[in-house]
Amino acid sequence: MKIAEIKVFVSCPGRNFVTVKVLTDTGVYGLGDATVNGREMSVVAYLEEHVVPCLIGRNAHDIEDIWQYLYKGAYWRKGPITMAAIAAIDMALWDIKGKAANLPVYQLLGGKSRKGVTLYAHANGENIADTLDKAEGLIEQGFKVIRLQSAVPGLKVTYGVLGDKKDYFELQGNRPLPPEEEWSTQKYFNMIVDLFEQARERFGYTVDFVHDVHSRLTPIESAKLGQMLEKYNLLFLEDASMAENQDNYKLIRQKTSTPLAIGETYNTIWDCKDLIQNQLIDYIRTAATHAGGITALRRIADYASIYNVKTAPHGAPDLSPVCFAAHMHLNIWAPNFGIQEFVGFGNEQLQKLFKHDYRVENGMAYMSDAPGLGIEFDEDAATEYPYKRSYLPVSRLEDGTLWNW
Ligand code: EZ4
Ligand code: CO
Repeated sequence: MKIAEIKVFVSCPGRNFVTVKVLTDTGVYGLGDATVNGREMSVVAYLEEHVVPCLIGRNAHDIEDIWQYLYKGAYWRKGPITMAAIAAIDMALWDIKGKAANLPVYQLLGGKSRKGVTLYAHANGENIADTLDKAEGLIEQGFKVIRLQSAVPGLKVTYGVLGDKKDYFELQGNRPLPPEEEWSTQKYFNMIVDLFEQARERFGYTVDFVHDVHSRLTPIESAKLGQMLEKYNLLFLEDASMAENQDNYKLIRQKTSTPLAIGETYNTIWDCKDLIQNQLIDYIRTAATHAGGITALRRIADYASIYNVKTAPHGAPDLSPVCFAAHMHLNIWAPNFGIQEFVGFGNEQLQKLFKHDYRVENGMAYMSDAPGLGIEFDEDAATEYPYKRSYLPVSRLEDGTLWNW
C-alpha cells in the first residue's frame, strides 16, 4: 500500500486549522492535524517543501520507520514545527492502518482499558460568582471535573476569560497582530483562594476541580499557590510554572501536595523525561499534534505509567477534531489514562468540516467502532473558509516587562 499523494489544507472555520490528508494507491486515505496556533503556515511549508516529496511511494504501513525517518533523518530534531509535521503524517498513517485492518485505532494499540473517557469542562467567568454559575451549569450537564478560571480584578484581561467574546472556540482566533495582556501575581493571589473557597462552599467535595495557571508564576510562587490551595483538594494545578528547566518542579514538588500537570507545549518525550522519571508531576498533558503523533504519545504514556504519572491530553480549541480523535483512541487504550480536557465540538462551521460520531454523556465521551480514527474531513467545505493570519496574545508585567502568556 503505497503513499500516492499528500494534501495539506489550511482553513479557518472560526479559527485556523492545518489538516493533512495522506492518500494511498489503494484508495484508502488518512487524516492528520498539524495546527500550531499562530504559526500555521510554517508547518504547511515544512510539510509541502520538506516532507511530502520524501514520502511519495513509501509503504503507508511503515509507521514507525516513517516516524524515525522524519525525526532522525532531518538531523534537526524536535521543535514545534517539525514535530507537528511528523504528528500529522503519523496520525494519518494510523488512520490508514486502521481502515486497512477494518479496526478502530485503539484496537491496534491494544484494545479498550475502559468504557468511556472522563472529561473536564471549562468554567470561565468575569468574576467568581459568574465562574461558579457556569460551573453549576456544567455540573447539571453531568460533568464531574471542572476547570475554574476567573477574571483577576485590576487586570484588563485574564487568561481563559471570555470578555466580550461569547464563544471560547474563537478566543484565540482572527487577530491580525498579537494583542497584549498584563500580569500581576499579587492581584491574582488576592483572587484565587476565594475562587476555590467559594467553589467548595457552594458545591462541597462532590466534584473535582482543576485550574490552569498558564505558567504565570515563578517556581516559588507556584509552591506557595499549591500550599494555599491544598485544602480545596484540586485534581491538579495545570502549568504552574515553566519547566524548560525541569528542576523547577523539584522546588514546587518539595513544598506542596497539590497534584501537578504540565505538557501542552511539549514536542517530545525529552521535554518531560526528568519530570516523569523523578515523579515531579502527576499528569502529563502532551498533545498528539504537538508532540509527534500517536506513535510518540503512546511511548510517553508507557514511560509515564512506570512512574505513576497519568495522561491528561491537551484539549483546547486550537487542536482540531482530528487531534481529538487521536486522543480518544489513546485515552480509551492507555492503562494510565487520567482525564481529557474538553471544550465542546466547536462552532457549526467546524462541525461541517469535520464529521465524527462521539457521544458525550454525564461528563464522559464515548466513541464508535468506526475503522481508523473515525473522522471525516470535507475538503470542499474547507475552501469556503480561507486562512486568516492570527496570533495568540503576549503578556507583560505591570512595569512593561515581557512575561509568560
Ligand atoms: O493557551 O491552546 O489548557 N489549555 C490552554 C490553551 C492554550 C492554547 C494555546 O494555543 O492552556 O488555552
Ligand atoms: Co493549559
